[in-house]
Amino acid sequence: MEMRVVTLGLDGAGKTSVLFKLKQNEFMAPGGTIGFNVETLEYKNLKFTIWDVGGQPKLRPLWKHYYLNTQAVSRSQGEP
Ligand SMILES: Nc1nc2c(ncn2[C@@H]2O[C@H](COP(=O)(O)OP(=O)(O)O)[C@@H](O)[C@H]2O)c(=O)[nH]1
Ligand SMILES: [Mg+2]
Repeated sequence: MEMRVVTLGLDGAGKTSVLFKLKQNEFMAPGGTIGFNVETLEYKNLKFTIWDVGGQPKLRPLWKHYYLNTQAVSRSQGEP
């Protein structure tokens, strides 16, 4: 089963860290995400396509375009 996930959160909340940790051993480029990262990973019989969208204020108006056809939204909040 294919699952499309979009992960959203303010810049620096930890979205890309979580994505790359799930992927494991992937090199994480320093600095914020420019645009988006997209990764696929499999768990049991699920194939996830995870869209990790940049959180800078200029990019936030683009978030709405990523919801279409997603099965899940992952929200990254960071630390208070
Ligand atoms: N203290 C702490 N720092 C974290 C955690 N997750 C990520 N970071 C750090 O927060 C910074 C921003 O993380 P990043 O994944 O780029 O955030 P993104 O902008 O949401 O993609 C990086 O320096 C990470 O090393 C966490 O759980 N705790
Ligand atoms: Mg990022």
